[in-house]
Amino acid sequence: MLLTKAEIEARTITEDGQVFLQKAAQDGLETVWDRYQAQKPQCGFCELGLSCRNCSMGPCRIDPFGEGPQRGVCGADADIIVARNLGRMIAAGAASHSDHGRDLVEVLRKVGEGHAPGYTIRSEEKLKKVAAEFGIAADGKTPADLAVELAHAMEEEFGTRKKALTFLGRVPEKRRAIWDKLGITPRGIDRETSEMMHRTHMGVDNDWQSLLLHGLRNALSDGWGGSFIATEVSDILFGIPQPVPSEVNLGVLKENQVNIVLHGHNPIVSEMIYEAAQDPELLALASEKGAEGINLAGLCCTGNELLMRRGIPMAGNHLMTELALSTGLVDMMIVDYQCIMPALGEIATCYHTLMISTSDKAKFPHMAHHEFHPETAQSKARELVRMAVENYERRLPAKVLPAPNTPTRMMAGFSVEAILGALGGSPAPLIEAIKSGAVQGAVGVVGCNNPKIRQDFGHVTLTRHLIENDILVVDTGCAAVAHAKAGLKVPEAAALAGPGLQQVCKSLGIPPVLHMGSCVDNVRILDLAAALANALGTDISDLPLAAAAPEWYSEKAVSIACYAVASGIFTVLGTPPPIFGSPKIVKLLTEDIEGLLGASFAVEPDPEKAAARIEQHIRQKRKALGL
Ligand code: XCC
Ligand code: SF4
Repeated sequence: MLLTKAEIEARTITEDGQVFLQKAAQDGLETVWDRYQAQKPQCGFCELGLSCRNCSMGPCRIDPFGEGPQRGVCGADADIIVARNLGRMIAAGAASHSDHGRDLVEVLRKVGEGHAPGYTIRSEEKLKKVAAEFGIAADGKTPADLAVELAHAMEEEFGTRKKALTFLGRVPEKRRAIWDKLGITPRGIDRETSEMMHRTHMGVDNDWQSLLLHGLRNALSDGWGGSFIATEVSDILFGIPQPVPSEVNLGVLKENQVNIVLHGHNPIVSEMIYEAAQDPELLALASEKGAEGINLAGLCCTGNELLMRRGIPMAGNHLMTELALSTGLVDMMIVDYQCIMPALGEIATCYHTLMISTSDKAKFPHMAHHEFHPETAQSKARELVRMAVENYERRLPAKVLPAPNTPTRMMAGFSVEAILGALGGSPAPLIEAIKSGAVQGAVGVVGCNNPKIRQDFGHVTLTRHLIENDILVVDTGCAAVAHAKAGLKVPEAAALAGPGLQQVCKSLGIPPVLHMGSCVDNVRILDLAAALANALGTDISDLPLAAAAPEWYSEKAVSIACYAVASGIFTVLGTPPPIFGSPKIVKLLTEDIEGLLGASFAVEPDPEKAAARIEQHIRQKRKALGL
C-alpha cells in the first residue's frame, strides 16, 4: 500500500528516506515503521518499566494507578522492578560493547602471534602509548611482542583480578575520588556485567538505590573499559583517524559499480573487505562483468569505522538499513553484529542482493553465513567480494531506483589526536576559546534512530540550535550520520554557527560538528573531556559540557548515557527510558544524583526544549567557573 505524503514526512526528514519509503511500499516491503505501527499500542507496563519476568513465579506487573497489585509474586515493588530492569539494560549494553572490544583484543594477540594474515599494526605509536599505560615497557621488543603482551594484559581487564580498570589512569583525580567514595569504581569488565545479572536475579539485591549504583559501575566498566579497549585497539590495528572528506546518503550507491554495503559495528570484518576490494584481480573481474569498479558503502557503526579511517562513504544510519536494499542496487550486504534488524534478510529476497552474516555469534534469517576468523579473514573477504562482483549482473532492472539526490559532502575523522593536532598539539587553544566565550561549551550529540521519532529530526534540530549558540558539537554513531546528511559536517557549515564558533571553525578549517566515530568511540569524547579537565586541574563535571541522545533506541545507548553521567556529563535523552513507573528513581536520576556525581539525566523529547536545557546548563557551568 502506498503512503501519503504526510505519512512519509512524519516518518523522516531526509530526502532519500522519503523517496525510498515510497519505493519500499511500492515493492510491497514491510519496514521498521510499519512494524512499529502494528505494535501500537505498546505495553504500558513495559513502557514504565513495571513488568518483570525475571523468574517463573511471574511474569508480574505493577499497576501504576495504585488500584491493582503493587508487588510481584516475590514481593518486589515498583522501585525494585524498575531498577532491576534498568540494570539489565545497562548490562546488555555494556556486554555488547565489551564483547566487541574482546574480539579486537583477540585479533591483536593473533597479529602478534602471526596467526592473522592480512591484519597488521597500523599505529605503533598508539601501541606503545597504550602498552605503557598497562605498565609494559616497549624497549627492545618488536611490535609483535608488544601486541601479544598488551593483548594478554587487556584480557585481564575483563576478569576479576583487578581493583580498578587500567584506563582509569586517564580519569581526573577528583572524579576517581567520587567513584571510590560511592563504591562504583569499575573493577573487571565482565565482572560488573556478571554481577549485575546476579544482583537482579530474584532474591538478591532488593535495594533500588544500590542496584542503581551498581548500574553506574557496570556502565563505567563499558565506558572506561570495554568500549575504551575497542577504540584503542581499533586504532592500533587500523590506524588513528585523521580528517578525511567523504559523502553520505543513498546516492553513494552507484548504478555502474558493484555495491557492497557493510553493516554492523566491528571493523574486523569491514577492514578486510576494504582490503579485498582493492585487489587488482577482483577489480579486473568487476570490469569484465561490465562494472566500473567496486564501491563500498557503510551503514551504522561499522560504516562509521571505515568512514573515519578510510573515507568510505555512508549509505545511511539505522532507519536507512532496510531502505538501502530497496534501491535494488546493493549487490551484497555484509553484516557483523549489533543493530542489524532481523527483517533485513527477508527484505533482500525481493531483490538480487546477497546477504552475508559473518560472526559466529550473530546469525540471521535469510542470510548466508560466512564465518570470519582472524586466521582466514583475508581469504574469506576475497571470496565474498568475488561473490558480490559476480552478483552484479543479476540486478533486476525493474526493481532498481537510483537515489535522485546527489550525495551530501562531509568531513570525518576527528579522533582526539586529530583534534589536538588541528589545535597545534595541545588542548590550550580550545580552552582559550572556551574562556574567551567564542566557544561557549561542547556537547556530544550521539545515539541511534528510533521509529518513535521522525528520523533525524531530533538530532538535526538540536544540533542546529547548539551551534547557532556557539556550542561546539561532537558526535558519533547514527547521530553523526544524521548531521552529515543535513550538511552540517562541511567547513562551510560554519556559516550556520554563531559568530564565535564560526570564527574558530574558519580559522581551523573545520566544521562546527565534528565526527568522532562509532558508538564505542564515545570514549573518544570521554577521553577529550578528561584531557580538558586534567589540563585545568579540575573535574569533568566542572566543564561547560553536555551530552544528548535525541533518538536513542538500544541498550548500548543506556549504558553510554549512564557512563556519561557517572563521568560527570549532564545527559539529555529524547526517548523516555522505561523508568517512569518509579517516581523515586526518576527523582534520583534527574535531580538527586547531581549532588553525588555533579551531573544528572534529563528526559526531553522536544529537541528545541532540549537545546534550551543544555544552553542553560552550559551557562551555569561557565558562571561557576567565573567565565
Ligand atoms: Fe546502533 Fe551504532 Fe544506535 Fe546506530 S547509534 S543504532 S546503537 S549503530 Ni550507536
Ligand atoms: Fe515476579 Fe518477582 Fe519473579 Fe519478577 S522476580 S517475575 S516480580 S516473582
